[in-house]
Amino acid sequence: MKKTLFTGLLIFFLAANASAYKLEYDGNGHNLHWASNQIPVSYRITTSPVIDRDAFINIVNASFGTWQGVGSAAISFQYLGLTNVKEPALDGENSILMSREVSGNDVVGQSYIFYSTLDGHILDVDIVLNTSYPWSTEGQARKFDVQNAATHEIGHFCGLDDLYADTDREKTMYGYMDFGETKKRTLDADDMAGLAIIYPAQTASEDSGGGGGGCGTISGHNTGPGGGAVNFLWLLVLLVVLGVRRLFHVQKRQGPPSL
Ligand SMILES: [Ca+2]
Ligand SMILES: [Zn+2]
Repeated sequence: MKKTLFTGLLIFFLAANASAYKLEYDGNGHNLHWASNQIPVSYRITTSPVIDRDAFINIVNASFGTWQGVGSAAISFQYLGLTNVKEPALDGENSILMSREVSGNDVVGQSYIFYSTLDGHILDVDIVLNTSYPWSTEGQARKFDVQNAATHEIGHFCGLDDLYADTDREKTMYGYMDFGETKKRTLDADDMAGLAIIYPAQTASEDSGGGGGGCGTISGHNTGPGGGAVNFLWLLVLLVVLGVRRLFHVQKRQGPPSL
């Protein structure tokens, strides 16, 4: 009896200790997110040096589709085609690529997020999967699975942060991955809950500037002669607010590989 109570309490505390999800922040209290006028968020793919071209495109598209499929969240994506971008840059293009150029130890995949510290708006995200490691498209042992890593990184692309508690191991946003692992390809309920908090699906009654993480961005299209000035202003804002870059990654798990 006592033991049952103790176990129950222990489970309760463990569960309470684990975050269901974590958001990325800009340092000024705003969670990182795409403004509504940026959605559907576009992206391009750089041909992989180690994975068949069409397979890589299909896998990246499928990985974005997994997040887009969360019915409780209002976020969608648009594939714009291939690009030649070879490294992360604030260049107005969200690029998914595979390269040796990642920073940090044991980094399997990395997301470079450029954002505004005025409001946490994401401006540009580039995802790099580390070609220093062997990759597979089919979850092969002793290789990292492309879709497993891509789905995790796209969580960062959307504004979700890593989770590191043992109780988070089954979630896509768990910050470590193993060779042969494919469980991050599909989202845990908590991954979906986090996405829905950032991009709340609007009901018919609240048509604009909704509450929560909703962000009524002015989507003024530049028409007429004023456009140039508007662009110039934006450039100034960018120069003042930017240069800010955050790195998020998924790491190779330390120690002996799990079975
Ligand atoms: Ca970019
Ligand atoms: Zn991560």
